[in-house]
Amino acid sequence: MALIRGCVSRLSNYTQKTIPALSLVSRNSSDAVELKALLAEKIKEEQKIVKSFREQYGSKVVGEVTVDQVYGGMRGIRGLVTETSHLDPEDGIEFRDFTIPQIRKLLPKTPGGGEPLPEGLFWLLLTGEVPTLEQVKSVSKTWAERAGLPSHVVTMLNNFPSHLHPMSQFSAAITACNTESKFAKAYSEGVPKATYWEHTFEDALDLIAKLPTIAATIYRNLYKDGSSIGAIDVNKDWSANFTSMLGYDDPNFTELIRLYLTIHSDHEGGNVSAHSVHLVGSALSDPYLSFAAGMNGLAGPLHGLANQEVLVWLRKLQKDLGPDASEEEVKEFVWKTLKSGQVVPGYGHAVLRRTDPRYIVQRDFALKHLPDDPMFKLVSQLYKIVPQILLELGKVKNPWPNVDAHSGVLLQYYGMTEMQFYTVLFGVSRALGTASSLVWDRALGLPIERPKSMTTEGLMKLVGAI
Ligand code: CMX
Repeated sequence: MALIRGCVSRLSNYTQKTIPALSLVSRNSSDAVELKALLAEKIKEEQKIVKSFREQYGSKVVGEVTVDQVYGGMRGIRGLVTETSHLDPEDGIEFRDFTIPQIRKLLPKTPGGGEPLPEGLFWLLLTGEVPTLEQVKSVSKTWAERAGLPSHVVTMLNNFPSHLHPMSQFSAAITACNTESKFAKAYSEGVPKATYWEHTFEDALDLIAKLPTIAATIYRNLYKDGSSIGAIDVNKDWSANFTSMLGYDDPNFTELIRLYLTIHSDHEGGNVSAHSVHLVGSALSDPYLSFAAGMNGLAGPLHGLANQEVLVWLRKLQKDLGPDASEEEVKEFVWKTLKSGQVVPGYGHAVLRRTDPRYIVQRDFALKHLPDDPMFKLVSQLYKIVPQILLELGKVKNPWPNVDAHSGVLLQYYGMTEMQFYTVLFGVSRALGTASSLVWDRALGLPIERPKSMTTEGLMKLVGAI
C-alpha cells in the first residue's frame, strides 16, 4: 500500500509534456499503479486456485509421450503452464479467452481509430480483464515515461557495423539494458521470493517501454543516415510514439502498427520465442536477459524471420515473373522453390491447422486500405495456389498461411521496404506476451525448468527395443 501511495504522489508531481527519447535515466512517475494493484489481486486469487488444484490433482496423468514426439520437437506434449493465451489448432489464438475478432472489437481504440491499442492487450494478458480507455492511457503514459535508454546502449547501437542484422542488434541492445534490471538488483539484495513478481513486473514495463526506442534507433542508423529519433510525447500512445520515432507520419501506418503490435504479441507458451523467454527466466535470469534469448529464437527463418523471408521471396517472384504472372507461372515458381529444398515461407504451422486468424485480420486491413496494391494482389493469388501445392507435396500438416505470409506486404505499402527490419517489429510485439508470462511465472513460483532428455540407447531400452 505504501508503494502504491508513493507512486500516486509521484504521478501528481509529473508535469513535463515531452522527454528526449535517449535520456539516460527512465522517468517513472505514473508507474501503472492501478494495473499493479489489480494484478496483485488476481495473483492472490490464482495462487490459491493453483495451490488447491495441485493439492487435489497433482498426481493425475495429463497425457502420454511417444518415441516420435521425443524426436519430433516435443509436438503436442503438455509440459508448460502459460496463463496469457491459448492456441487452438482450428480457431487460432485466444488471448486469455478472447479471439482476434473479439479483441479487435472490445479493446479500447484511439478516438476515431479502428484498431485496438496494444496497451489494452497487455492489460488483458496480465489480468484477464478488458481495460477501459482511461486504464489503457495510463499504460501508454507509463511506457512513454520509461522509454529512455541508458547511454551505453545508445553508444553500442551507434557503433554496430551496418552489416550486423537488425535482430542481432536488437537482441544485443536488450541484453545490455540489463544494467537497469530492478529484478536483478532486488534479487542480489535478497528480497523474499513472494515479491519476485513485483520486480519482474517493473522490468516488464521498462523493457516494453524501451523496445520501440531501441528498434527506432536501429532503423534510423541503418536506413535513415542515423537521423535522430526525436522526442517521446507522454500524451501519445505506444504505437504513435513508435511510428513517429521511426519517421512515419501517415495515421494509417500508425493504425497498422497498432494492429500489428497487438496480433503478434502472444501465441501460447511452446513456440520458440515464448518458450526461450520462459526457460531462461526460470533460471531467474532477469527479464532483459530472458527476453533477449527469446529474440535470438525469433530471429530463426522457421519462426519470426519468416516475415522477412516472405517478402524476399515475393520480390524474387515479381522479378522473375514480372507484374502479371499467370496462375501456371506462379505454380511453377512455387514448385521450383520446393524442389530446390526450400520451404514456402509464410505457410505451415506447428500447431495451427487452418488459415491463421492473424493472416485473416491482416487481409481485412489490406482489403480496406490497399485493395489495389500489386503485392497484396500477389499475396491473394498465392493464397489460392500454395495450399493445394503443399497438400500435393504430401507431408505438410498445415498447408495454410500463417501470420508472416501477410505482414510484410502491409509494411511495404506504407514505405517500410527494409525487409531485414521486419522481425524486429515482431519482436517488439512479442514482449507483450512473454513479459506478461514472466510476471505470472514468478507469481506462481514456477521452478527452474529441467525436462528429462534421453539418449537413443536409453529410449530403446525404455520401450523394450533392446
Ligand atoms: N514449405 C515446404 N515444406 C514445408 C512447409 C512449407 N511451408 N511447412 C512444412 N513443411 C515440411 C516440413 O519442412 C517437414 O518436412 P520434412 O519432413 O522433410 O522435414 C514436413 O513438411 C512436415 O512438417 P510439419 O509437421 O507440417 O511442420 P512443422 O511443425 O515441422 O514446422 C513450420 C512448422 C512453421 C516450421 C513449417 O511449416 C515451415 O517451415 N514453414 C515455413 C516457414 C514459416 O513460415 N515459419 C513461420 C511460422 C510462424 C512463426 O513462427 O512466425
